[in-house]
Amino acid sequence: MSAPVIFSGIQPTGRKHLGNYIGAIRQYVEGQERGEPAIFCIVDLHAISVAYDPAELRERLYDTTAILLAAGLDPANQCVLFRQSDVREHTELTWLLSAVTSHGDLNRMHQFKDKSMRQRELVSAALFFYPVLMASDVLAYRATEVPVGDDQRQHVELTREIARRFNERFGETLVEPELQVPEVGARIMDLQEPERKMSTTGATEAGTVYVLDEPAAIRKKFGSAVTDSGREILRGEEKPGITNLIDILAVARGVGPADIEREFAGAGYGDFKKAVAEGVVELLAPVRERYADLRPDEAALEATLAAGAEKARAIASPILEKVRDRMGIGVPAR
Ligand code: AQP
Repeated sequence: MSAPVIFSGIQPTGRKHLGNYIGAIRQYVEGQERGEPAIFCIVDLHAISVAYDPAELRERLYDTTAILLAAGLDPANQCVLFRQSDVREHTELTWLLSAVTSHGDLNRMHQFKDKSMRQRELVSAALFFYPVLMASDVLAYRATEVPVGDDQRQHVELTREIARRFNERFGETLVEPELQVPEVGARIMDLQEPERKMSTTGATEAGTVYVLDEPAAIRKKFGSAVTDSGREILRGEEKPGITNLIDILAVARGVGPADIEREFAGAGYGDFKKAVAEGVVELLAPVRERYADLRPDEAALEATLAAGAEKARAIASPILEKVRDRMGIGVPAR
């Protein structure tokens, strides 16, 4: 079997949290060992689909780049890391693919429904078009695997549908990618409201653990995590808080959730929460320390992104040429 082509994007908005780390970033680092190539993109064009500040967007883009490098991405040797807006093929492909995207499908996207309800001023057309841009990100590289958290399931399904419809209409050109969600930790929940996913915009501050949180802040957040009135440290639908904590500790320690249940059988919730906090402190401390070294050198971050954009363009450009040709757009290919 040939090596997978891996692609995933991450927004430069807000501060990256434990859900992003466990659901996505951890998978990227693992993916760069397998992907040929493994391509990761900081999606600044997605970020402008909601209210934002231009100067802040640039800062957050550097923050996100430094977090990804600190987490272990190695663009010099093992992956392609770039800024979405540097590779204009993404926006061109978005328009071309909009011709085979159903308006009804876009209307059904959960993320659009949730986020449009939360906008206080403008609900932009960009927010509605977000899934087409995401499909273009992936399809421009003929990616075979898309590592994401569970919340992106519907968008990846739409990406597959768009590729399918394009191929049916214009001939076999694009690749239908497989969704890759982690077995454990695909949906990390808010520590205060464990029925809701941990999120940049929709969650509680006390219930959201950030990758760059100091150990004291991490301990405090886990110390006040909502559990339930029972005493058992077991997973179950009626125990969303404890289930979430079991999954988090399992990932932090690199074991299965059943191992955690066995180890903590008979322990109290207080001691268990302390153990989860320590597991997460150990998981994130090295990332925070490396970040502190990397983040100040913005020229080096820019150089990394520029080198990545060049590599990305070299892959996407011939695929775009093919798409244009199949669609009868521009000068015919010889
Ligand atoms: N709670 C989560 N558990 C597991 N994975 C998650 N992801 C997001 N939340 C969780 C995954 O992180 C990747 C990057 O997501 P993004 O680019 O959408 O970044 P974000 O906007 O910071 O993510 P949020 O928190 O989901 O923000 P909101 O909800 O405000 O839009 C994706 O692979 C995602 O699945």
